[in-house]
Amino acid sequence: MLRIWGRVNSVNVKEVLWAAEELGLKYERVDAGMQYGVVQTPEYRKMNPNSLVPTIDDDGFVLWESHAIVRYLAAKHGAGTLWPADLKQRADSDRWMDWAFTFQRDFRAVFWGLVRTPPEKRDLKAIEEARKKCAELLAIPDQALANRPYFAGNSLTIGDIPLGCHVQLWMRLPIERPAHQNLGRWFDRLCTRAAFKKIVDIPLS
Ligand SMILES: N[C@@H](CCC(=O)N[C@@H](CS)C(=O)NCC(=O)O)C(=O)O
Repeated sequence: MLRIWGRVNSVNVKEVLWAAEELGLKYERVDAGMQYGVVQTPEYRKMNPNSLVPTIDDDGFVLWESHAIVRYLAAKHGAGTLWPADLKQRADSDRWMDWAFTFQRDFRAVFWGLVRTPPEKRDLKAIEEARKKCAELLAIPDQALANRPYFAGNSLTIGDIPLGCHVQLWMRLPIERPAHQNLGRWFDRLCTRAAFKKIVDIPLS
């Protein structure tokens, strides 16, 4: 049985849950992190010494780090679908997974500033600077999507998952966004997927 620890509003947990849903896996989710605690307990720290979410236990195999988990589940259950069979196509997809960390570095200030910080404590200047930087950064995936519907070609792969979760937050925030048309079409495509709607496109919190 696959067990996944993590609160549903964590972007990194969403990546794992979305991958599991796309792969049609049966799993049990355990609330953990922020208001749920759990992550500081000795039992949890034994599995994940970082006290962060997500963590999985797949029939006794414990793994943390969201991208490693998505890769593991896709390699195990999604050969030829989420996990491209072709080495170069897989490397291309893999690269976009990790590029999501480049985006996350600046996007964190925007999301935390506007969603998880009370209005009187917001550093609006820092939020605006980070927003501008994110808008510039997103021109890179926008360009990459000019000639293909998904990051690794014609279908959804691991490369779409982390960025899909981050771009959902970006698209749903009440902020100014440049018209990245290819990225916008890709996001619309994601929004037609049942698993994306169920796991990722939920209200911001
Ligand atoms: N690189 C790690 C980062 C994990 C991480 O930072 N998780 C956040 C949630 S997105 C967390 O656990 N925050 C503390 C908490 O929720 O209590 C991964 O991708 O899994």
